[in-house]
Amino acid sequence: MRSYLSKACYAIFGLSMLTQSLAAQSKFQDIMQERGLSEQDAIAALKVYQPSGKHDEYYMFVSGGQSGQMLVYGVPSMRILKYIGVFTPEPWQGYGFDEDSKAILREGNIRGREINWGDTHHPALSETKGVYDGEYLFINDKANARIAVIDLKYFETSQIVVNPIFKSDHGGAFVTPNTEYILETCQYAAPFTNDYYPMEAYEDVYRGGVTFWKFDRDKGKISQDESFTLELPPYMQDLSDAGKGVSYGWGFSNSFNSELYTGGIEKGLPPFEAGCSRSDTDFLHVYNWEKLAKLAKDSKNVKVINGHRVVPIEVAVKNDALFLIPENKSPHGVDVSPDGQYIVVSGKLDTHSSVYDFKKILELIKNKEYAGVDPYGIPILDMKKSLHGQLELGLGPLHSSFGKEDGTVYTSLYVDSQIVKWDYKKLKLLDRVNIHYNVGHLEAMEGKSADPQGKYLVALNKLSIDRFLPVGPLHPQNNQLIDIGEKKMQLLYDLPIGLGEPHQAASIRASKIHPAVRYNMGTNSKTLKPHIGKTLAGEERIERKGNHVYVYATMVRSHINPEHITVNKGDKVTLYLTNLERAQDETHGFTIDQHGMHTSVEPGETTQLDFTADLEGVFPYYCTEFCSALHIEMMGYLLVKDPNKKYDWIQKAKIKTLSPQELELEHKKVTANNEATDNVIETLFAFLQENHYEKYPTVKNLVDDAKDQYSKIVTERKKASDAYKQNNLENAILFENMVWQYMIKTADSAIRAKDLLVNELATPKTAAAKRGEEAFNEGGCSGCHVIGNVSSGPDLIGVLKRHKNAQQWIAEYIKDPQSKFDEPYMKRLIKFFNLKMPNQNMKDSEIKDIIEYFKWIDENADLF
Ligand code: RUQ
Ligand code: CUA
Repeated sequence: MRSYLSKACYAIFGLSMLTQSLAAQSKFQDIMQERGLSEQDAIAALKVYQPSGKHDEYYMFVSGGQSGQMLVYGVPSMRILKYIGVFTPEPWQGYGFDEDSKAILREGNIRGREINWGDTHHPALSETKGVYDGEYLFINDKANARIAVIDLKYFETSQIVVNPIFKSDHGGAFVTPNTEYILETCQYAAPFTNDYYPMEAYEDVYRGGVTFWKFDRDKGKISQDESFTLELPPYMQDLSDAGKGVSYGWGFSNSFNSELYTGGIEKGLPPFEAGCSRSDTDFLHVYNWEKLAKLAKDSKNVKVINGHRVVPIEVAVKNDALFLIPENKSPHGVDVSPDGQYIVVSGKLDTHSSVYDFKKILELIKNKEYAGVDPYGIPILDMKKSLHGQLELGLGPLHSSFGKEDGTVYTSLYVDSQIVKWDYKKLKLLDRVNIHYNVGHLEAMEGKSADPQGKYLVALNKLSIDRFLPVGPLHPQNNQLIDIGEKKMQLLYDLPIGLGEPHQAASIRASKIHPAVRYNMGTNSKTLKPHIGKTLAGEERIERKGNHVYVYATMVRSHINPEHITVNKGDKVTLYLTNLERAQDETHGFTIDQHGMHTSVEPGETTQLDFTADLEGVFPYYCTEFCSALHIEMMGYLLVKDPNKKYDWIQKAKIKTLSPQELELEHKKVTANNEATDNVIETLFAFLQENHYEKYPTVKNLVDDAKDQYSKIVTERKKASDAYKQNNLENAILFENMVWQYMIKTADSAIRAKDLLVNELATPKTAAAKRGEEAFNEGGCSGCHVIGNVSSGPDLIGVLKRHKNAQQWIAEYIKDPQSKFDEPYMKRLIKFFNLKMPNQNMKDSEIKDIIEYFKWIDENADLF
């Protein structure tokens, strides 16, 4: 056991730090023993753990299934970063609650009906030359046949389009290599029009299809007018993928009901599940979208249904743009290899995966070598002649994701609950790993792009059963992280997801994503144009037009302006809220009691809330984000009065006020306090100035914010002195308090800026000094000693020069303070501070490190 444990310790600490690591080693062993961790566990932990403040290497965008949202987490730490509201309202972000985001959600209305639910399945990242470019994300809604666009500069949904002719979709979203089109394949066949047809009309009228949504990169939007659909037989198309490289210009969709079965269990007929899996094979659909796009431009080639262009089957066939190839029955995944030559298809009811060779397919098409024609007149290519080969993988193969080394692919086995790694070129099995349980999709890093990264793989499992603390009959989902960077796959980590149901994920190197941290002042975040309600500081106002009241409000730490809004019962109210902050992460939220509304206003953003003041009464409103020390005070009142009612309230309460002398004293106190605070701020600004803060962008941002806050003091100070001159001491005190509020906000940013700047300027700490700092803080030393200041203990800058043989003296002193208390110097110190340093039981190694830390402090003494 001993050597077994220490092997893991070496792996972790490295031999170079051998002496140092001996202590750590035994601690490490203790923790492993105490927590019952194996060596494998410990290694897995080290591969996943991200120290505080360190960023992940990859983003993972995961569909939120029935939640209608998207989920964002970091890999390898699997830390959840965000939920993005897409087809469903999301209260935190105010998505679907304020008017601007409602406008996006309402783009998803179908036939006049509000749909606030979605079933997201397959996210796709925008591509340039088949490689992820990090600009946009697309996601489908299987339940209502819709596609949404998410702008990755803001991580917000920017568009929803409704498929005008499908009644469900599953094979979306998949993009072509330059994001020319987003593919959306119909799932449950239905009539394209909105008319009634009996089930007996299935073969004649019910149809499947694939819609090609044209993406306008400059506008960042789908152009609905330029989009079109290819009509397909009602074979129940499933997943799709776009060709790339040699197969560029082509698309592939599989299907699961070549039997054209229509169910009817209630009539004593076999159910869908039996009828749809009767034949041994279904059809892989192969189509040329480049050719179809050209055809669709000519009105002779299209039928227009519900205002949308449809290329009929006959037209596609006549122009050699549509073919079928048999595939193993009930397939679920179709994945085109990074070079575009191979197409991997797995049939969940077959133990094999099939690899089609696009070059062979193209030969057959060129030579018009068909094995037959389906009932709709579509040429069928011979399966054997199209195949590169097949490989037996196990039970229930579903989806595939490609690895970094040429020919490697990872496939999920739903029934066996495994991931298999295999070579689709050499048709060889390489490795397999068990997962928990029943994996659906899987995602190796950038595994569906032309440039797969390998390294990690995430299994998106359908069941979690016993993996987590039980939370009732509805279990969390389980996403599992697997290390695929070594020869043998290793399961590293379980991420329970309490949000249903992640189907598919798309991952991308973090370095490719460049999100904004604020909006230009007064931006409508949904149109990215200036908001009609944009309000700058000083422009706050309430305007009435008939019975419509417009409130132009601003929010900034820590007040909402205006703080009183009085309207008549029955008035319509439009509230524009502009967040005046420029500082990163200074979001304000807004809600009004009993009005069922919420908005999140990010720095620079303007949002709009509309409501009718139909309830009489007094309704507090407040900022919902904990934005500053005075966040709770960030509030106001909506007062709704009935214009037809008489209110006969008169002031009765008499609250005792301060005497003039008391007021004078109070005024002196606040001004003195302000002066002292101002001095602190001056020192901070001087330090920042002297050390050229403007050279460091993050520091500069904070200093700009601090100066911004500071600039507001002038007006408040003037108000205070005016009030004082008019002998209105109450108001003078209140305005002096306002001055102090701005000073505190200034200091808050300036102190953060100083800390950052010190970090930039200081010489780097050695590993020992770093450990020393930690020991210093954790050992409680920092409770009494503040570097750069005399606190409840002496300042420690220069402590190494204060004693003869200082290093040894300090080591002895920390080890046993008592032993030095009788030295004359110490006697004086004890008297001065009225305190004796306690024995903190520091270890020798910690004491050594602390001395290294002191050396670092002395080196950088001028920074404190
Ligand atoms: S799903 S588990 Cu793609 Cu909708 Cu396959
Ligand atoms: Cu603004 Cu809390």
